[in-house]
Amino acid sequence: MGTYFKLLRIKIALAFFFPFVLGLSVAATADTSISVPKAISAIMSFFFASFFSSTLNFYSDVEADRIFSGVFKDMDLKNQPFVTGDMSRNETIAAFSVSLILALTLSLLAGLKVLIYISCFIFVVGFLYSHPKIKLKGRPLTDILCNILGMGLSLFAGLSIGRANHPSVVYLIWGALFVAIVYIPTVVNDVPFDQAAGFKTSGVVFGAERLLVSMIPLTLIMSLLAVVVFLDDSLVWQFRLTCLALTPLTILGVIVIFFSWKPPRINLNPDIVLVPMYFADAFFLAFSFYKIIS
Ligand code: DMA
Ligand code: MG
Repeated sequence: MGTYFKLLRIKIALAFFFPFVLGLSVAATADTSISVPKAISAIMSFFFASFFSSTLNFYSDVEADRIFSGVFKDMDLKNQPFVTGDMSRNETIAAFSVSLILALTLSLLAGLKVLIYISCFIFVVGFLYSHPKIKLKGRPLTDILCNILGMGLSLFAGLSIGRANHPSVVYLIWGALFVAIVYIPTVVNDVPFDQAAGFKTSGVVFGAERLLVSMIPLTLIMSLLAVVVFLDDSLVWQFRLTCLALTPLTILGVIVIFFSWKPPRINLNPDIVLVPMYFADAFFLAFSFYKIIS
């Protein structure tokens, strides 16, 4: 049981859960016909999709994770089940097939659209990002793009639980920049390990320093878009609130990251980003169920 829980990588799952539950809260506000079982089955399908994706990531990262010696990660990757040899062949087949079947079945129970977005999420965050034959996580730019797309699919999976107001294109671009800026420091800190494992991530190809500096123009564009998003009163409050709260936090975060840059690593505990995210997850989850029940 503990082994399977490790495979879920709950900290990463909860980060991808944020756009999902944000979408759910928008759907629950606009659509009064969402039932509690429908919402619960969609949420469970998301976590099985996430389980499948992170298991595939562990499965194909064994060589890199074996030599991992970084400090700030959701876990010590040397202890991941495929490195320690905790997963037998049958257990591996069971983990992949059960999680895939449950993710697809539970999402279909929540609706055809949920099934489509959850399938796309598994395809991008699971297969495209990690599959040994494709491994977009080990190529420049596609590593970042997979995360942006994955977060977007998570948002649309949440929205598709009901008939929801969709975000504007400007909001989506703002969100894409936000995801890129949050993801870049993690690629930067992985440069030594990815390089040793032969991956050509954005960090390895462009260089850690240059990738860090790219956060400055990205943050500037994101801040300009934030003004447009905030002034757009056709957007629901959830989109405007996330934009209003996350833009100044991103600016602050980028400044802190530059001060924490002690080559070759950023000396910063990612929990300062992740823990507030869990509270945001809890807030939007509670709000969604309040709307669904009332
Ligand atoms: C972690 O992948 C991402 C998912 C979707 C599980 P990664 O290999 O890029 O990062 P880590 O080195 O933490 O495994
Ligand atoms: Mg990995």
